[in-house]
Amino acid sequence: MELDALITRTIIEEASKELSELSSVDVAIVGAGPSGMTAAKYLAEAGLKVLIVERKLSFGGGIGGGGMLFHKVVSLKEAKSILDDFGVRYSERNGLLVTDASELIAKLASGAISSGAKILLGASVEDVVVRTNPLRIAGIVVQWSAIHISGLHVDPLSIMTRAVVDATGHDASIIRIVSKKVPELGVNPRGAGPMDAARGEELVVKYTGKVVPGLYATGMAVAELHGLPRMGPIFSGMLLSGKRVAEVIIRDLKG
Ligand code: 48H
Repeated sequence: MELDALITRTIIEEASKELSELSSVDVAIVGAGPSGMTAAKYLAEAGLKVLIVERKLSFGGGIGGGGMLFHKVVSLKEAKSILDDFGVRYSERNGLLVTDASELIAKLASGAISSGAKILLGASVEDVVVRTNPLRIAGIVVQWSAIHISGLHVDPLSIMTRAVVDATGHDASIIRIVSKKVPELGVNPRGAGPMDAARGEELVVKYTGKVVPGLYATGMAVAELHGLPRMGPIFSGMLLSGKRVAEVIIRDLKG
């Protein structure tokens, strides 16, 4: 067979095989930002089948912008052990841990993938699957981002889950979908509050966890849901929130 045909056949065969295995997962994480990728590593290490769906063709979410495009981000020392788990290097200045934005992106992604999580790029979650008796979020509805951008009407596909994690940052995409489409679940996002880094960092971790049966929140989606202060380009809260949501899900799914 010609190389051109072999390339096509190999890609389609391998991708189809893998995608069909992903029709049902333990945990679907929506968003490959800092909180989602941190959660993915710890969930996958616990033996759960984890898929991250990211609408862009790259991971990292808000990390890449650093602080107003200065290419460094900072963390509180409370997140040191998470940075160490991922092998992220840091220096210390003014009592803060300082990280290169690009290194943080690369190593969070590498850590999540090496632990067994799958990251699907260029795919957007546009809806949730709901089941009744008991009422719960039972899956995500996925479409290629290119289809969204094209404006074509193409029906999406569903992925069934035991847990969905909204790690979509300020968009809080999944929380907003559930709020609008399943009002009986009583999810009412308040929108994040004004800047207060110290309180924002503390509260985002404290409020991380289950939203409604089958749906969990991590990272800035938590701040958007509960009206918590924003914190600017400090990422310890995102890392600690990602680890926290993983712990909550592991407890709920594995006992
Ligand atoms: C697929 C989607 C969808 C969708 C969105 O914004 P993120 O970096 O999210 P977090 O919460 O891990 O980190 C927040 C942090 O970056 C930040 O913004 C901070 C700390 N702000 C503080 C402040 O003061 O403003 O990543 C979310 C990811 C992105 O990559 C999106 O592309 C993706 O989610 N995403 N992917 N389907 N429907 N919606």
